[in-house]
Amino acid sequence: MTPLVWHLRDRALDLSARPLVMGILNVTPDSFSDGGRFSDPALAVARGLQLIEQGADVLDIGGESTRPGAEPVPLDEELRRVVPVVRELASRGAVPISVDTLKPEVAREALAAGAHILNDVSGFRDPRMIAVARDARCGVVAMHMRGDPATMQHNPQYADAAGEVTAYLEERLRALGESGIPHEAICLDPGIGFGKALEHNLELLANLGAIAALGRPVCLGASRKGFIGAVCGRALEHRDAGSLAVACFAAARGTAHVLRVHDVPAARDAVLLLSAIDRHRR
Ligand code: HH2
Repeated sequence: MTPLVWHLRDRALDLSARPLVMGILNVTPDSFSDGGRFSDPALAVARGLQLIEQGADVLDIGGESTRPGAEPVPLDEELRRVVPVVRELASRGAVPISVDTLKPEVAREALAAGAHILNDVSGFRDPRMIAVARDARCGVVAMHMRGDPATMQHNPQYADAAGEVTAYLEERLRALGESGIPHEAICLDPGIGFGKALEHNLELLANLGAIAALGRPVCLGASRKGFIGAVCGRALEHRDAGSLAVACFAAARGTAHVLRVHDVPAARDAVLLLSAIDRHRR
């Protein structure tokens, strides 16, 4: 089997042995799950260190909520939220830092502060984001989103959700490659909950293998999202068991390689157990 490696600036992560746990750190007042808890930079740094201690392999730091209908954040404010936290956590050097942003200025400053990955929920539609990533030779997460956060949940329609999302990501992989971002730096993400109704999210999860077959790692961000609440009848604060079930489903099938989660200790235990069991497969 060819090893699945993700290149991020000065390092390379091997994703063949087990999925990585990407811990979510939202430095925002309004994120759908943890908004307001870590909006102070000192609290955010402490939370980041806690996530590393709990077993996060990567941290994903965001300063602008992308939940449906979220208010856009002015550039100055996003820089103020994100850059000092990235600088402090990157200086500890323990794990690669990903930055969840749509703004090229934030991306550039975060990379200068030591970030390793750009996570762009619009799939690098903005050529300026591509240029920033190319110049820094950083890792990228290219996600599928239908529309934009303001309107994406207004009656999304697909004839074939899994097929359309896979085709979109295949096109992004090609376009990013042609723009000078090596395939080895790219991770793909179906964008669970971004312009998708319940059945679209379920169809995507059931057919993630088609995205994995594009040959790049798949990042899966299902943690605490609305479809888990819809299937299980659970309010936001009671979705961690469902989130873990989704992560395990994809990890066990080998169709997700980076699990973007709020509950890091549970995801860490799950991936360690799955890989321990898998090593005994005949
Ligand atoms: N989901 C969210 C934000 N960023 N990035 C990737 N690659 N994949 C995802 O599924 C994804 C993402 C939304 O979740 P969260 O960060 O918890 O909330 P908010 O956007 O409200 O800050």
